[in-house]
Amino acid sequence: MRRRLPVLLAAIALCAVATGSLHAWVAYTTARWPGSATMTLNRSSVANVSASQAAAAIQTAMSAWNNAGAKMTLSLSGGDTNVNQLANDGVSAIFFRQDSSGSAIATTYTWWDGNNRMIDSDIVFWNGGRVFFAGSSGCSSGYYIEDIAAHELGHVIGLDHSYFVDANGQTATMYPTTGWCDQNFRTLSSDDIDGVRSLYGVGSTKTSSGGSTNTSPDGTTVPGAAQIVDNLGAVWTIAANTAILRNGLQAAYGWGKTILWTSNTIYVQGFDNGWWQWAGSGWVYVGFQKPGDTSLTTSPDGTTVPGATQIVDGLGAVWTIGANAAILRNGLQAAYGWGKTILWTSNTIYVQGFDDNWWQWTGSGWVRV
Ligand SMILES: [Ca+2]
Ligand SMILES: [Zn+2]
Repeated sequence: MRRRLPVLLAAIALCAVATGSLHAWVAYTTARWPGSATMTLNRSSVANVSASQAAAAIQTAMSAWNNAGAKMTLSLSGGDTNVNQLANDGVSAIFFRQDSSGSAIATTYTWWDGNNRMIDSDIVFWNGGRVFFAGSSGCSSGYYIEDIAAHELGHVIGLDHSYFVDANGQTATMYPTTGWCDQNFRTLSSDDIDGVRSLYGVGSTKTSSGGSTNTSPDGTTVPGAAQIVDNLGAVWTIAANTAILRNGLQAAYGWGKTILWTSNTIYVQGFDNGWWQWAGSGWVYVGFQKPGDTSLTTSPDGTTVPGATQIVDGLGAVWTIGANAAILRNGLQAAYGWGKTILWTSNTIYVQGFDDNWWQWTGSGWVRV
């Protein structure tokens, strides 16, 4: 998508209204996705906001298309990718690049096979000399990820540019140009909705058990709620034997005591209190800090207990000494550790035993130093 001079934008807009063009959407290919497409964000490429903020903005843009009443569902994987190339490589990647491409704000590339099936689509946000924002406020001389993503996702679906402008002067999401901080694209116009419905048919691919309109509120936990419905309509519960169930089936050997839904991602807390993120087909360990909780900050180098009442290590684990001198990591004794002092230095936890020897935490046990 390209940004052009506002005066040109206005001229095109007037033209579209004057001709009464009701069917402005255009497909750039006869190829289609088989009803759904899953994309993955390169989280480390996100520069101007947090990766989770960018993911949430993209997710919301996907929901706009998913709620258009067409048999086509876009989803964002809860996982991560290091893909930063535009390539037909089996990963539909979304990434930010510290580079520019003429006046383009972002560009979408799509590949399809000989059977007219789309198989890969990549979106690059041109971040060089440009600032992207999340949410719906605070933008200045930049662009909201949600709006740009909504436009690019229309390209992913198969739509080309549209010069449609509605009766209120609002341009279609697939309009080729936009302005700084504009929030028009995030709301689909009737033309965009007509387009996706025409390409994929009217209906819904959402499951009867859920769908994006039934998605659980951010921050929902099980227990607390009986179940969580994620943005794909999958229903998450905990079985009596503590298996983590996705639509009634154990999800990739998952076990745990808590399921948390936040930032459009499923997390499970295991029995050691560590958190795991659902990555679409498996689990990725994310540490001891509750996802979304930024209240814990890593302790300064050299912190000791006693002295301080607790140490927060680089993984967000909280270290304390129990009343019986047990060394506690998130409230549980760490590998039979006992001692009188805990020291946090050089990104390492050390414990001094009662014989004054020091022991280093290895992640699963203790080594004498
Ligand atoms: Ca790709
Ligand atoms: Zn475009």
